[in-house]
This record gives sequence, structure tokens and C-alpha cells, in this order.
Amino acid sequence: MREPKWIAFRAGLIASATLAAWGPSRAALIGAPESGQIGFLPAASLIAGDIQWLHNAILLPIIVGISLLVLALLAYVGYRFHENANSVPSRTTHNGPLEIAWTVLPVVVLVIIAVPSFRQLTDQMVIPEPELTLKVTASQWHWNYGYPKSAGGFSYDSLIKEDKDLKRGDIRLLTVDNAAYVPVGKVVEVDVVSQDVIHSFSIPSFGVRIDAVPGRLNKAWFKADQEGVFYGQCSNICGINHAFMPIEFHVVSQEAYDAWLEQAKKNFAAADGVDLAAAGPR
Ligand SMILES: [Cu+2]
Repeated sequence: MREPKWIAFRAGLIASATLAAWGPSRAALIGAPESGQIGFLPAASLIAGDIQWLHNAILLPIIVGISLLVLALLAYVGYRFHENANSVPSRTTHNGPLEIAWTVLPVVVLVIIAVPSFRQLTDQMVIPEPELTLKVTASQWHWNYGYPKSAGGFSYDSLIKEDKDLKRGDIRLLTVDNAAYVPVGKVVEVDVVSQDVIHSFSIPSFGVRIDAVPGRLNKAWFKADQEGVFYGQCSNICGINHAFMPIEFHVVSQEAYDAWLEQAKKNFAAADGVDLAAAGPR
């Protein structure tokens, strides 16, 4: 009986290897979640890297340290001052040095957090001279990407791909019909508005998250430092289909971007909002 089992086992191995080879190629994919993942999506911009550093190198050690300190104090109090060990409790109500310490130490901790935090906020809010400015308009429930006049002056809707339309390599709930394209290594400013309710434009790998508010122009920026496909989602509960307005950005070389631009100018300008869903190159 061993041999058939062994053959079946090997057949299973070959089948799974073949399936893996057929599966979606993740080589070009960088900014998408994976099963079993914990932590952040990989950073593809300096700002995203800074944000992750602040979390991993500053916040997490402080959080762990404070939690362990409080746990140790609780354990010590439970051990040292339980009724049998300490039947006549002290009636002390004040302790000057202790009170100063527990006021000053949290302030020091907050300052340690504040210094890099404010520096990063400044980096995010002070937008360098942009090389491409995208207008991002949120609606219930899709995004519209507008390219500036210098790039052809067109705009198009970007809608989630429904389950029935998914092809191999697409990611359910994240792949869209018309993705946005930006060149690698260029400062991209995103001007974010909303047509109806408050949405939030978010691409974790770029370190970008900004609310889309009706009647208000919010600006963010990123400079993607590697090519790939990066996903985000609307990050502000905006209604029944809030979970179904993903964001897909392709970061490509300047040549690939120029080629896409040529094609997109024709497709989207010709479509003029009539049949945008069918017009997009992918
Ligand atoms: Cu939304």
C-alpha cells in the first residue's frame, strides 16, 4: 500500500507546483495584501518608510515597554501588598518625588514621539514641486482620475471589477477596470475632492491617506521609488458600497507611462464619459 500512496503524494506535489505556476504572478505586484500577512504593506516611498519606521522603531518599543512596566508593577503590588503579606496597610496619600516622576516621565515619552512625528507630518504636508498633478474625485462608489492638460487633459472612472469579470492575476475586491498610471521616481501630487459624501483616498505603500471632502480640495503627494502595482481602498465609511471602491495605481517607467498616456488620451478623450468602462487599456 505504500507505493500507490507515494505515487499519489508525488502527483499531488506536481499538481500543486503546476497550479502555483498558473497562479497570479506576484513578481510585479508589490502593494497588495497577502494571506496570513501581519504588519504593513511594503513601503514604496520615503514617506511610507518613515511612517513604518516611526511605528516599528519608536511606537512599538514604547508600547511594549510601558505594558511590561505596568504588568510588572501590578504583579509586584499583588505579591508585596496582598492581605497576608501586608495586613496593616500604610495610610500614605502623597509622595512628592513619585508624583513628579509620573508626571514628567510621560511628558518625556510624548516628546520622544512628537519630534519625529512632527517632522514626518511636515514632510507629508509640505508638497514639493509636483511633476504630475492628478485630480482624484471620489463618488459613491468609484474613483475618477483626472490628468492635467499638460498630459492630455482627460479623466476617467475607475470601478471595481466584479467577481464575474475577474481574470487570472486579478485580485478580488482590489482590481479595478481602469487603473491609474504614474511614472516611477516622480513627485505626484494628488488633489482629492468628493462629489457626494466624505470618502478617503488611501494607498498604504505610498504613505498616502487623505479625506475626500465635498466642497474642499485636499492635497497629498507621493514619490514612488519602485515600479509595481499598488492597491488601496476607500478608508472612510461612505455608504453601503464603501468596501467596493478600491484604488489601483500602476507605477511604471517613464517610457511605459508615456506609452500608456498616448493610448489613454485617445481612449478616454474619445469616450468623453460615454463608455468609460470599456475604453481603458490594462
Ligand atoms: Cu468611499
